[in-house]
Amino acid sequence: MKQHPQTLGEFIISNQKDFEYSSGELTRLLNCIRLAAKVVNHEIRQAGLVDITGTIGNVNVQGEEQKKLDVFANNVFINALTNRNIVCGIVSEENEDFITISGANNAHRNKYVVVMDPLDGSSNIDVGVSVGTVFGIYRRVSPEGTPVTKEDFIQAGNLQVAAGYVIYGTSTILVYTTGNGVNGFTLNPAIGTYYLSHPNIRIPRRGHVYSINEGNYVHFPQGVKDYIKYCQREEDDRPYTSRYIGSMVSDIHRNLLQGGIYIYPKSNEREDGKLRLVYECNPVAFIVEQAGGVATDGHRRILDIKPTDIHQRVPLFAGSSEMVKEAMDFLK
Ligand code: P6P
Repeated sequence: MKQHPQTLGEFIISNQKDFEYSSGELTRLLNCIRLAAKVVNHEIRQAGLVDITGTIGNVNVQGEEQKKLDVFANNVFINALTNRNIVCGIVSEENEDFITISGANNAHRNKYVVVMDPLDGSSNIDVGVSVGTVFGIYRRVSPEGTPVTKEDFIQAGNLQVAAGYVIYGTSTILVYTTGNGVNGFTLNPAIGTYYLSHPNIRIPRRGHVYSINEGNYVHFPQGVKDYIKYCQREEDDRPYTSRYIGSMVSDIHRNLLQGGIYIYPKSNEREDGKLRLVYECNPVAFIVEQAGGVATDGHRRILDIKPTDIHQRVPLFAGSSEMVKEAMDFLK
């Protein structure tokens, strides 16, 4: 009988032993995220049919207009994590302060905290373009049994115990790492099961795609401008192809599978770039590095940057190792 591909549940159980902190808690945490992602996926797939697109008339802490699906996704993940009593705290792009899971069911004894962007690229929702969820998991540093503190959420990215993203694209794929490589699982919506579809993802050392919003060209540092012109020059293996979806998770995922570089640099308008270190760049950097790639802010390894604020922004250069290193040479 043909062996079906491994399900996510089977994979988690069979690999739990590889996980340094092999407590059932992390397994339950990953299971919670996969459930929440199924609920968000279901809602996204019917956006436009039900009154779930558009804005809700207010802006989030980033000053960005909150979309109905942003808020929906945020609530789904927060409720799932809270109701299953798995974490002691959460940071979300949609919430100004960190969320302390109340001591009701002794949540203060839980060992992990989650940082997340529940729906990245949400401006794409109303126009049918793919979006994603990004998450990172840390062990708390504050004493067990006490309420979480800001310190639990501003740990360096190299202390993440797990990180992942969900891409809601032509298919829904959950990609995550616990520090032992990167694996992707595609959701079969008919039965609500994720199957191992992308085992041991390795990013090519070089690709032919560069992803950057060239509409901001005039505002970029000279080194970034020079790198863009380098990508476009007719020589060696260039010109590269420009692919920019406006959804970081989608650009990162494509580049992870095929090779390429994603850049959101600083500019005259955004001194620290746009992407958030804690719940966008760090999880992506962990995954990219675990797949053999490189992720920096143009000068420093993303995972080594010590955050000072839960919403701080950093420039991001992430993808194929040789391409990121080449881009960084232009910034020197
Ligand atoms: P811009 C979406 O808002 C996001 O955070 C990333 O997913 C995406 O790559 C980027 O911002 C798009 O920003 O300024 O190029 O429209």
